[in-house]
Amino acid sequence: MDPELSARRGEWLAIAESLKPALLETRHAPVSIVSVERDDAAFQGWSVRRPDSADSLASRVLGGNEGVTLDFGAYLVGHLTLRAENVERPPGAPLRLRFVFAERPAELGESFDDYRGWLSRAWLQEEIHVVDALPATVRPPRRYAFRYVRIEVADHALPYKVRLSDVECTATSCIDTDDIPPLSPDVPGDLTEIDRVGCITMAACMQTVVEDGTKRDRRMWLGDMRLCALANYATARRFDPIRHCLYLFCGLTDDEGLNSACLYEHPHPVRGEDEIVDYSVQLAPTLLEYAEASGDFATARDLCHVAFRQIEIAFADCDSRGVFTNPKGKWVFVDWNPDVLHTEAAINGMIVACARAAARLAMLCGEPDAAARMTTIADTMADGSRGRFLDETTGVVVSGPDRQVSYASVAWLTIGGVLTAAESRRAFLELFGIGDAIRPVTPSLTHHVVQALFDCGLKDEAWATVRSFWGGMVERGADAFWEVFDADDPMRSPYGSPLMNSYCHAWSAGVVHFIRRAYPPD
Ligand code: RAM
Repeated sequence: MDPELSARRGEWLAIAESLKPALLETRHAPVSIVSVERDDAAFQGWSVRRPDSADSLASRVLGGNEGVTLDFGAYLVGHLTLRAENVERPPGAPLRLRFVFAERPAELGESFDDYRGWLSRAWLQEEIHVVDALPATVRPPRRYAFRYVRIEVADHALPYKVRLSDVECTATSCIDTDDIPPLSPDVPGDLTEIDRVGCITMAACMQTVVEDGTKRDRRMWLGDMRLCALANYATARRFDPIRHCLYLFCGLTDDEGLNSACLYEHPHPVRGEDEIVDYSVQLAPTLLEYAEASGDFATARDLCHVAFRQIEIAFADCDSRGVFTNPKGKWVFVDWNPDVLHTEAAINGMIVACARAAARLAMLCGEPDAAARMTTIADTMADGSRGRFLDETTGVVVSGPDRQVSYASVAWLTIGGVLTAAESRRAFLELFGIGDAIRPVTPSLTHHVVQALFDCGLKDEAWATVRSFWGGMVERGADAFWEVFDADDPMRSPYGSPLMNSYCHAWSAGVVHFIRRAYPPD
């Protein structure tokens, strides 16, 4: 890598550290005592009943193996505290409490012991907490992401009874939701509701970095950060937390100058082990969008060469026609559908789109040579991609030896400007008629489908997608927007169990940007 860039990594990490946002705290009490019941008609087979208000908690006493489930009525990310006291007898033994924190009712209904997915069980939010002396204030040490909490006396032989009271969550975010301007009254009711849930998602994910998911992975992935940042620019407009994230990513590039797809914040920032082509090249639009929204071109100038480098690294893996064929077998993500989706057309369109963003970034940063290099890459790859993926006779976009048809391919070739607007419209309309076209499963890819539909002038179809996808989550009771959503398969999970899915995921917040951009307040 350019020795100068390499030398600057330490400096960038120091700048990042100075920009680390303070967390605002808000305090929340539960609103009701609930029971979670099997219900085949409910999403994921579990529904919630509310037999009592939370005030009745103080009049309940719990014996061994008894418990209570509380509903906070809203999605929260934070720490729980409560008061526990012995009643009837002195506390002749420590108090062993088990907590289960749940984003969705299914996490309370299903047993975590049956979990057989392929990510660590430690992500499932449960904790055994033993209290030596009563009465006491109990504070489970970990931060949790939840709407519901179940508290059980995990002890069949408790020699006394317990009363729980003063249950409270101290929630955190670096966003003050009071800074979010009200929506224009012109926004239709269903979009207002989508915007509301999207803003909750954005604020919850914006902690000291933009976390991809507040339950899991609690780390920063570039693609997730980018879409959450768009929601922030359209609402609270808190730019320094995003600047903090940009400096972290650039400060953690490797010796080749490659950006890491994700990074860990604690105990000190380190790059994650995954390198994803998508998230490397998307540094360019992420930086461009930040600079255009904030007007902070000093940061863009400071970091833009890292973004250009990502495009050059990807271009080095293109064949003689300018097509990225992934000769090194790198991780190409596009969507959480790895065994089905053929990603070649999509990743080429994405690299072209990112190279065009890099060219614009270069111009705005006063770097005409870099702008010319980025434009040459974009044009060369766009030519290669047209030839390879567009069937000019039928107007259909295809990818791979089986000529797979997918939303991913059309969306990214559209955003990259590989197709003309008319060709994109035709490709989308053809796609809508192909029953087995591969549909998106993540809000991330769906976001880009919506973007592409707007880009090529299919506005009604863009809003219909927003309504069916994000509106579909709202209809199923989403308190925040999810990591994956398949209207036909509520149990869909990339990890072998929907318990492991994240139900507050940064990349799903970007929908707010479409709503706010289309309906600016007066
Ligand atoms: C998962 C998360 C994250 C995503 C990566 C690719 O760990 O869903 O949001 O960006 O995969």
